[in-house]
Amino acid sequence: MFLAQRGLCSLGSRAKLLKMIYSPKIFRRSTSARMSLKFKNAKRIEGLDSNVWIEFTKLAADPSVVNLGQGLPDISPPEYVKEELSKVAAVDSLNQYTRGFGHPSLVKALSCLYEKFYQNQINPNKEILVTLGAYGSLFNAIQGFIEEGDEVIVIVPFYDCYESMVRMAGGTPVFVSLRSKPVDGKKWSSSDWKLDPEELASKFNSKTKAIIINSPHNPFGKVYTKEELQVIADLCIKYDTLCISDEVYEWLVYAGHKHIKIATFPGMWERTITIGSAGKTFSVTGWKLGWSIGPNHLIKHLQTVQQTSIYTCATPLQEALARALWIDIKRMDDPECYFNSLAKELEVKRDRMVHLLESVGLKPIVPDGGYFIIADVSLLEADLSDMKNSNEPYDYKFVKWMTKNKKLSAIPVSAFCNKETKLQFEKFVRFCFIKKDSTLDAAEKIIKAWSRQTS
Ligand code: IK2
Repeated sequence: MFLAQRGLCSLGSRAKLLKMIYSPKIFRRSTSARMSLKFKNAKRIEGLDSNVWIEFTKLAADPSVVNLGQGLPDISPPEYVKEELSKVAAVDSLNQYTRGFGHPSLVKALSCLYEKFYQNQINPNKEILVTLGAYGSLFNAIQGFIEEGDEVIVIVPFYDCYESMVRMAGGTPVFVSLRSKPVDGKKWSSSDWKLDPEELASKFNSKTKAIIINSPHNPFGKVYTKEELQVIADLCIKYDTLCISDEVYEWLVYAGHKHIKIATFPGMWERTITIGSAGKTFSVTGWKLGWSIGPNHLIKHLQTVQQTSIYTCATPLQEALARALWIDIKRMDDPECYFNSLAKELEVKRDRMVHLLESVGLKPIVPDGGYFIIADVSLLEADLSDMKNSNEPYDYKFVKWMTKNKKLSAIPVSAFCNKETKLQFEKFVRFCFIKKDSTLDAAEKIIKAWSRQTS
């Protein structure tokens, strides 16, 4: 091969060489090597091999499909965010490794931003950790604290990686469901979905190490109220429990609702890790930068996981993010500030999706935050007879059928459920609406034509 690359053998002998390298004999040998018992997976990843994002993103990759599946914008990120990145790339030193726990200018910007919400000052070096997306923060927090025998309370539906990360760390997820009373003629709102305080309390015991909460919520768009968070905070304090608060959609809250940080409740700062995401803040999901904020006695354990796993995040992205944050930190009360303007822009898209789904006879759950809307789609006709042998939940079959036959993709809501609750949510499908008007126009055309065929 080396000789071939260097042009030191003739074309004929190069072909022979390649044939030899890729000969079935050699491939057979490597296949049997792969089957060695030594190469069996580690027990900690047993049963975690399927993943909704891998499966459904592949299906939606066909360019003829209108993609309302995975939560990524097709609208442009703000111009200044992109400009800062291109300016940063031109500075030599910013193309090299930076501080492992967070680029200095970024942790400084984050501490200034969040100081406005907490009573205390946030130490940029000790109380903030920059991570590989919010995923990185969740991973560091769960690996840093959860061990064999620990119970972790997870609220159903939940962002799918919570369950797998807890299991991978050897912990036991303990599930509790959001429930809604029938709303009859009224609009169905994400705020109709609530935890039953008694049921929640029954899940706490001396083995409870942590609870993972997510507000604004994916997939429902629920924004927890002060009273709801107080119930959780009281239980955390009573049972001396860690609170992992996933707040990646913190800025995406619609009129009449307010995002509240549980870490600001009395007695909660010292037991809460609050997680944010640049991807969701600036519509740059591909940047994969996130952060954890909390007291040093918690953050230091996340730092240990990070220094023994990825060590550091990309310097140019961190510097560009810091510069972009400063632009918006200086105009936080201005409607132009992206933290305010994106929510306004998305509220129009949310209302459009509500109207569209209602116009074809569906009853969507109107989200108060985030950029997803879910609806029971069982009224829409779908010929799933080809899949009758599959033991997948209804929504998995439905979305696969819809993607193939209607060229519209979405995400099945049972992916956000544990085994025991999948049936409860399997008629629901999640649509992402942080999309250009032209994408929403295309989705509307498909859904309306489909409903005409159904009626
Ligand atoms: N936590 C929540 C609640 C998230 O929604 C996400 C990103 N999800 O987007 C995929 C989807 O739901 O379609 C994360 C954490 C991870 O965020 P990051 O991209 O910053 O790692």
